[in-house]
Amino acid sequence: LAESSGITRPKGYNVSFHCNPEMEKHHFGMTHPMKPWRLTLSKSLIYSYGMSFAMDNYLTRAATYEELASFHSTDYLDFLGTVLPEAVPRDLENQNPDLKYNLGGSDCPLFDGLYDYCSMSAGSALDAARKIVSQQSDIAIAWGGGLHHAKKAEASGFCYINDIVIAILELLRFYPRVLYIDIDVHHGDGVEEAFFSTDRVMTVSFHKYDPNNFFPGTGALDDNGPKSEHNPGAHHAVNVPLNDGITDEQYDMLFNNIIGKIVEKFRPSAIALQCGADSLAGDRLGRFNLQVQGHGACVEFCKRLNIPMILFGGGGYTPRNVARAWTYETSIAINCQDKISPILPEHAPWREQFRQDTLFPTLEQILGEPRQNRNPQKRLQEIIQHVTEQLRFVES
Ligand code: VJV
Ligand code: CA
Ligand code: ZN
Repeated sequence: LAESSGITRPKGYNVSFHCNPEMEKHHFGMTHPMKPWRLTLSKSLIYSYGMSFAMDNYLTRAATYEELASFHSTDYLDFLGTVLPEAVPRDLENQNPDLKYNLGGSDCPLFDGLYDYCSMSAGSALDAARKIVSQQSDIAIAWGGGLHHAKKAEASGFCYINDIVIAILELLRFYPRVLYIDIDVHHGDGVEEAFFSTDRVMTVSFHKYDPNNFFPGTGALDDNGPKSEHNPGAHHAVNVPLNDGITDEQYDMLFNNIIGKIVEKFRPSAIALQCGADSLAGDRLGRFNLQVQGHGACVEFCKRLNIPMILFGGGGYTPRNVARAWTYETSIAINCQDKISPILPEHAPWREQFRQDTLFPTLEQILGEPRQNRNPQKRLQEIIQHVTEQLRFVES
């Protein structure tokens, strides 16, 4: 299969793929937008293209309690490990549930096997980090991770355990500086907050920003870390607030410019890239006009830097487009993006789920009519200007 599709191992470097199929069996609830099944669909498309022959494939174990406690408070973990789905106390109208640690509401429901689901996501991310640290992998992929909103002692925005923070903490045992980049349509608030006080991690999030109408409402251009001069984390949070409808062209211009400057100044020894696919056009929760090509261009830019890298998943609420993006990005990681057919493989399972048989649907195919672009070029230049000035305060 690998021979016939022309997909071979990349030359001179190694890619590993970390997943736990048990994760995909969990449900947040019938109509909840977060569908772990999108991982099944992504993986089946990746395998259909024969890409598994070009990577080291690992079935990962669940993270241990001690590993989760490297970031999370034990009080929170103990509650997460013992709480039962029926245990949320609610008032008579079944409204305003009395939430502990923000658990049991509609965003972060309690469901059967919740603790297992969380520890599996963290287990994949941690295995990916360990392959990078041991230098057995140059790029490690954990599409089941990327749950960037979870806090030390609080669930938030479909995220219960912050697998990214746990993985970065592992990288920091070996690497002096880690660059975190987040292209999910939502602000990567949990990761930003976790590394607020250190100059060893720089966090960069690109996101839709509207403090009153879009979750989580944080991540303004001038939120750049602690304001105190004496705090080493000052200036180490970069935020790129965007409006509805941004296009591939604009996003790539911003991404290459901003990440290029940051890498030059901060000189990261490893990169953690959260590839949330809800920044794609046609996402159920997202607002951007990105196509699979533009989303993938971010991965390609980072890959060309030749810095060890973990690719995380994250958001993504239109499963067919999530699968397209993460398949294309896996092909970029193994450097076969120019070899794979843009027509979905004939034998791909659930092929009818994709609606069109292409890996790269046009905006018209995705949306009917594209969402209006509310990102004037002038505003994008202001953002670049702000980040450029911010970086003057970062010591190299
Ligand atoms: O906007 C919010 C919070 C509310 C309270 C809860 N209601 C349901 C929605 C408004 C203020 N939450 C966001 C959370 C987005 C999380 C994104 C996660 C990631 O992609 O960044 C990383 C994995 C939100 N937006 C949309 C929804 N919640 C939403 C939740 C539902 C739903 C429909 C929309 C939960 C259950 C059901 N439908 C059945
Ligand atoms: Ca983001
Ligand atoms: Zn998101």
